[in-house]
Amino acid sequence: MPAVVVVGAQWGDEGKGKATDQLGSRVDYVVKFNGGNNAGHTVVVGGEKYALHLLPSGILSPGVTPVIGNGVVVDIEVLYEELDALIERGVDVSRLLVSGSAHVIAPYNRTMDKITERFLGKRRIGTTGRGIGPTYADKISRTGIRVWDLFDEKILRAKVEGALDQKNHLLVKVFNRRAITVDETVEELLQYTERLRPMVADTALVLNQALDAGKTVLFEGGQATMLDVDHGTYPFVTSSNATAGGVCTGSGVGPTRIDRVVGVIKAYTTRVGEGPFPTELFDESGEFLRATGHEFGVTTGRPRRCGWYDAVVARYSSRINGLTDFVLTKLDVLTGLEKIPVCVAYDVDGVRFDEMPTDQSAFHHAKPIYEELDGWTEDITGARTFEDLPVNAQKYVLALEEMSGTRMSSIGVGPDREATIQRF
Ligand code: 2SA
Ligand code: GDP
Ligand code: MG
Repeated sequence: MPAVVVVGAQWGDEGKGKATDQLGSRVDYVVKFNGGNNAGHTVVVGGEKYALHLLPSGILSPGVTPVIGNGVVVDIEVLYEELDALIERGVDVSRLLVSGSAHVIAPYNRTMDKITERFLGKRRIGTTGRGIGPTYADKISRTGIRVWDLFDEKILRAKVEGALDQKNHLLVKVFNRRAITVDETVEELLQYTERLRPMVADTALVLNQALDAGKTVLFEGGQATMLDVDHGTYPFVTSSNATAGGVCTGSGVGPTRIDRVVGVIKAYTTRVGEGPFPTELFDESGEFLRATGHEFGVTTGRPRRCGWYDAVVARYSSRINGLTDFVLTKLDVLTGLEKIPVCVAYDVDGVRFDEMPTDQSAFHHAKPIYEELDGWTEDITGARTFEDLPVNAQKYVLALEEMSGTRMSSIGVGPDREATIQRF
């Protein structure tokens, strides 16, 4: 399996960190290709909990080279904070490579993210406030700062000037804020360069050469399919391509080199931030899922919205990403429920939709059509084979598999690395 992709199949927080970490012990490189420190991955190793944001989860596996690809947006201060926290806990981070073509989250991008959200009021996206959207906007507008630019003060200054020209106009004239100076921005960015220099590489070349040499590379997606800027619930999305297609543009590795695409999917659904969510629960079942599944944002601490499994979303994800298999997570959270509803289709103003309506006006009106499956009461956290699961839990997994369009190769029954059933 030389090149493996791991992506989120729902609205994020499916447990990609754990899935990557598990596969990570068998790979040589783990690559982040989209997003930035908006991501939050929790990985539990031997009872020790690690929360990773900008760093790929593979950083916890000895011998793995973690790579921040060109498609990522990098907040360098956060990068150092995360590295230092891991160094303090004895993790070897010396192999980390950062693409010189990755874009840098400049301080003004964080400011713009927070101000625009406040300005949008009721129409806000519910961003993480980390400057992700404004940094990708600069990239597309060709006013962004790339990692390479930090090593040439003259170029950096010229680029910051170009970016601030427009932003200061907005800040002062529209948002009634003080202008940000070029000097303060350049000074802040320049203080990071020396430590960064040895990490910077042409990561596309490194990865292609690694694949040529028969090494195994794992691509770890941030956010998820339904938050993808093209295929998600636009405009309530993040600003990058979180789907498998983003791997190629975000790393410089072509599609013909990819062998396996794994979609991580929870046995129920969660979402943070604003936007449509057909199976969302507003009753005690939602509270049960939030409390039992510890559904709070890893980056912002926000409570996650919770709902039942949505097989329409699963089928859509399977299709958009060309999934080879699903990793089903958090089955243990459903233990104790008598009946478990699963959404099989939508009713949109009286019309049945078996597949995702990509017209967002229709999706906003989608009402779930449920099928009820039988629950189980036995503790499943110790199950290590499919047969260890109670019959109703087995039936639940097989029903989801049937509805979701792709086989389920493993099942998570707890947060720890070991709490997993490997089926294939
Ligand atoms: P942004 O900040 O511009 O990417 O926000 C845009 C939308 O994307 C959502 N988003 C996320 N959704 C789930 N998990 C994410 N990471 C953190 C976590 C979130 C947290 O792992 O828990 O701690 O709150 C993540 N990052 C971005 C976001 O909610 C907006 O809907
Ligand atoms: P990511 O953003 O997709 O990496 O997911 P997060 O780390 O934000 O959220 C997933 C949470 O579920 C983390 O706290 C994980 O430790 C936890 N987790 C992952 N798999 C399982 C599982 O199978 N069972 C339980 N109970 N927790 C899990
Ligand atoms: Mg997360």
